[in-house]
Amino acid sequence: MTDSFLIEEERLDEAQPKILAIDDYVGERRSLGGVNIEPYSPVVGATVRGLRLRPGAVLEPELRRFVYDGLLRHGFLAFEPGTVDSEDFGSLVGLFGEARLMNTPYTPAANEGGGKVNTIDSKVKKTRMNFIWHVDQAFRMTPPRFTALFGKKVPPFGGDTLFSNATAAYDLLDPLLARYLETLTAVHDVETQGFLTLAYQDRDELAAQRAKQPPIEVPLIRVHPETGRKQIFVNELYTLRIVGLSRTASQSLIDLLLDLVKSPDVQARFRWEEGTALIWDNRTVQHRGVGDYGAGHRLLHRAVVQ
Ligand SMILES: O=C(O)CCC(=O)C(=O)O
Ligand SMILES: [Fe+2]
Repeated sequence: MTDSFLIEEERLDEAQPKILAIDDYVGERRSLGGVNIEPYSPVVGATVRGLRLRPGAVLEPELRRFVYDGLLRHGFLAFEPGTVDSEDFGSLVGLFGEARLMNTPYTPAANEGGGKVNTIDSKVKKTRMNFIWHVDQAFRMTPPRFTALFGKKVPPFGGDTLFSNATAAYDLLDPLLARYLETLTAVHDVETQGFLTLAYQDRDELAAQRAKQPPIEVPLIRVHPETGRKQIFVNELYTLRIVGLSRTASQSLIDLLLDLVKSPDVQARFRWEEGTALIWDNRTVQHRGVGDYGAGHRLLHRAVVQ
C-alpha cells in the first residue's frame, strides 16, 4: 500500500459526504400575541399552538402575517387539535388564500368544512398515488400554492405523512452540478405513473381527461416566487424525462435528484392526531402518505389554495 491512499488531515473534511449547513434551517420558536410557532424539525415543518379560530372570527393583520410568514419559513404548519373544528376548516384555509375545489373520482367533496373541501378516505380511495413523492398538480404550469389537510379519522397505527424540503435537497447538491442542472428543463406529465389510467376505467373518459392535461416543460431547478430560494423541482409522480438528454442520462439525473429529495436529512415525518389541521407550501415541500395502516380507517379532509 502506498501513501497516496492516505487522506491528509486537512483534506479529511472534503473527502466526506456533503451535509446540510443546518444553521440556515434551525428555526427559533417565535411568539406573537400568545400564538407560538415551534419548529417540528430543524429542516421542515412547525407546530402552531395557542391559535383558536372560532366561526366567523377575523385575525388581526399582524397575526395573519406572522402565521403566513411561518408557513413560508417552515414549509408546513401543523395546527394543534382545537385550533379549528372540522366544520370550520375552510376558515383556517382562508387565512392563506381562496380555496379551490379539486374533486377527482376518488376524492369526493366533503359535506362539511365550509365548502370547497374534498375527502381522502381510505375506504373510498382506490389509487395509491398519494404514497408516491410529489408536488400537488405539478403537471400543471401553475400548481396550487398551498394544500391543507384536516385529520378526521386517524388509524390506530401508521398513516403518517412525509414532507421533504426541496430547497434543502437543492442545498445538498455539488455547486458545479447545480449550475449545470439550472440550464435544464424537464417534461412533467400527469400520466408518468399512470395516474389517469388507474383513475378512469372508461376509455372515452380517459382520452378526454388525457386531452385536458398535455405534458408540459418546466425548469429542473425552480426559484420560489416569495422566498427567492432555489429548489429541486423534480418529483417521482409527475416528472417524465429531462429535455435533450439521452434516456440513460435523463433517468440517472432524475434518480440522483429524487434520492436527495427522499433523503431523511431533509425530511420530517408527521404523525396525525384527530383534529389536527395542517397546511404546506406546495412550492417548497414535496410530500407523500405512508401506506402502513393496513385495514385501519384513515380519513382526511383536504382543501387547496391556488
Ligand atoms: O395521504 C397523504 O398523507 C398525502 C395526501 C396527499 O398527497 C394530498 O392531500 O395531496
Ligand atoms: Fe398530494
